[in-house]
Amino acid sequence: MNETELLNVCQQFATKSKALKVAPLGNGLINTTYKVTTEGSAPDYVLQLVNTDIFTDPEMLMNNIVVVTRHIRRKLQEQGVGDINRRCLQFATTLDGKHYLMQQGKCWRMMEFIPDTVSRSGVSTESAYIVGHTFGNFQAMLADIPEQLGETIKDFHNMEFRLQQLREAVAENRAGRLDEVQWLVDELESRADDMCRGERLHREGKLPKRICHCDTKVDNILFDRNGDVLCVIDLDTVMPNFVFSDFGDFLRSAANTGAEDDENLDNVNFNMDIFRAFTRGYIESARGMLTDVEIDNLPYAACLFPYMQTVRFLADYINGDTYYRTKYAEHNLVRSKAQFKLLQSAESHLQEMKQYIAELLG
Ligand code: GN1
Ligand code: MG
Repeated sequence: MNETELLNVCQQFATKSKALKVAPLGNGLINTTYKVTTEGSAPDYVLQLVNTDIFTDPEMLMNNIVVVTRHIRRKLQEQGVGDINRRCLQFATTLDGKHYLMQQGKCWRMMEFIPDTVSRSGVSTESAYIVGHTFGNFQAMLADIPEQLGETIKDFHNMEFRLQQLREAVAENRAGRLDEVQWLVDELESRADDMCRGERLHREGKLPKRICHCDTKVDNILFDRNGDVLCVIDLDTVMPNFVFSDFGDFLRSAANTGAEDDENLDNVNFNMDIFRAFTRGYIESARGMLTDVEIDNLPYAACLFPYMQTVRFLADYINGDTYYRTKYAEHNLVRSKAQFKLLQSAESHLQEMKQYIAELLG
């Protein structure tokens, strides 16, 4: 879409000032995001085209997000936190009062742009502790949302379901790519039972679902200049899940010494200093709400997310790249290999992780 058409979309929203300019923003793999510059000193905005092939129920999606941001805003007010507009997303409404616009089959939304933030591809050991603390708080804040939230993507972090998708991809071999990746499929299958532990514990009634963000990669966090977390963005996947989701997915990006799609696997390792700092902060602030089963399985969560992401990227590669935005033909394969390397590295530190958590608990 050209800029005039995008500006036209902006005009359907009740923004605080007139939209002047629209330009691409960020590097999400699912939705398409733009920065909207407005006239004068009023806030700028973020405009997003929601990928409705993936988020098929915009009504539920936006309802979840509105409920969650309202809840967080109220908690921050109660806690006397300042600068709330920089710590919680604020969505614009359309001229007829809705939180999204459907136009020619496309779903749009707008939120206020938070200025002077830093987005990072990683965190330092110092900030990992603070980030852990903030995440623990974030989950604790969400723990008492009275409303029932919907599952915006059904079975999103359900490991059994993700494996079933991989198995279907393998059985169909639609893009004819199976031969070159069979070795990786075998590696993943050999870990499948262990990695479905969360679902088993849940069925046995030993593991609760809570409201989680479910996409806590570092990219989805806005930091201030000191490295403190200001705000968690990308709330589309906020839904009931195991606490492992947010803990594990954060470490998947933050503790990776390389990139998510690093071509050089020597760059990719699981950084235990980041693990320790983050886990210390997280346990300090979330301990009151976490059960023993949840705490005991945090090291499992640190492995689960590189594993799940390998399964997802690989299934998409085998299917011929129908889900994730890719930049080149082998991109999903490169991503799969990098996530698998991260998994192997995390596995090699499992004992150390368990020991560290035991020490923390004293
Ligand atoms: C996607 O939209 P984005 O880039 O923040 C994906 C996550 C993956 C992530 C991998 C809805 O997140 O689950 O972990 O890519 N989101 C969805 O980078 O599938
Ligand atoms: Mg994102």
